[in-house]
Amino acid sequence: MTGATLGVGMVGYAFMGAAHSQAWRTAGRFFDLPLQPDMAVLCGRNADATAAAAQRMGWRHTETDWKALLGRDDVQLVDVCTPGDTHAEIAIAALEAGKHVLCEKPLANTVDEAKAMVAAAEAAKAKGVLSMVGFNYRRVPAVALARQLVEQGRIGEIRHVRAVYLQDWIVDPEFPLVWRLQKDKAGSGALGDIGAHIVDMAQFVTGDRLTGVSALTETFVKERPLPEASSGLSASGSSERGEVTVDDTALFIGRFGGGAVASFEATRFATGRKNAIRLEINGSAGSLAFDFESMNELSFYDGTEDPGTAGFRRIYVTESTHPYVGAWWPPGHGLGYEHSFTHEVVDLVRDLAAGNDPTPSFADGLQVQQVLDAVVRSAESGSSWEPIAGED
Ligand code: SOE
Repeated sequence: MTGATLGVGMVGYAFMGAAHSQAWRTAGRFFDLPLQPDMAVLCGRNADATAAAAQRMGWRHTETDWKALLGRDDVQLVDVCTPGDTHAEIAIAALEAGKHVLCEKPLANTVDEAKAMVAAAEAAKAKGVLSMVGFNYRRVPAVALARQLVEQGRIGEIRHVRAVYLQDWIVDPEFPLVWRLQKDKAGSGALGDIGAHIVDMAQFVTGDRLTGVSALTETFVKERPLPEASSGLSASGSSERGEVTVDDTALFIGRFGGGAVASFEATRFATGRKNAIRLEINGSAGSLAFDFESMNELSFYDGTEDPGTAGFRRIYVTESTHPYVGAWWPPGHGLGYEHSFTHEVVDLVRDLAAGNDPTPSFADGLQVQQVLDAVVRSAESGSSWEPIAGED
């Protein structure tokens, strides 16, 4: 392809790969972009499965070795959608090969890996090669609107941050030991997989950072059937069993640099809760509340109103003036999960074309990793107070 295109090579094609494929496919069709994404190459280890996924999701070519992807002239950006144990190796090599990188969250499985990724990102930036970590929920219009309201001072000085991420997809003890339940592949359990999202969201919306935490983690089901086959979040198990090496739930309290106190809870055992990402922020002049299960809504309490008629009001975040919404449907028609990934890609492409540093950066991803690390240290020591490296 010629002209203003951005050749994309994606590694991985399961749940996140499908979500990112949808984003690359729709971004330039709904948003005016300075570069048109070209879904050039899909990479996966199994040739037949990769070819089938490429055909289904609209990728033009396939590779079975990610190193071959890095040598291709039709790829200018590598999108890393693999389990966490391969993020660092692929992302660093891609940056060194002069490819921009979008890497799924959490950035890495350890702080050391994340630091190496930041070093590679800094070196690449000096040569105009940019990177972003994929915390997609920042780009849900209601969450982006919450950020705008905080920035405008509409809730005043922030006192409380309350964040939970509740799922229930492994509540059945016979659900197999998929990679997300293996520490060597995923780094941690609910903590890194979904706790990382609420740490990023809370810090993004408040514009502030956690300085310290005290935590508790638990693994309710210690052994599970080994998986025979798995795809995304579904799997079938064999008769053999293996040890669960990650947390099923992580709870922690924390302090923000600006003085707010916070509580966080990430669990995959909240029976009946499918993807309930809830964030409530109370400030000196008002409050905001969001729940992903009603993702087109934001609740806002304006404490400056007459107390006689003040109350939480539901903002239906579907106006063309709301963040990202104008590119989609007429007011009132609403968006879904996948749009957050499209918005991520839109912002990334615009930043690449303008030579701006995309956010969240790998350095932001490292900071979240340092929060996760502090949570683990605290939980292991029996809920000690742990400062966040670099923030104390
Ligand atoms: C599984 O818990 C998962 O797919 C996460 O890995 C994603 O990041 C989250 O958005 C949805 O749930």
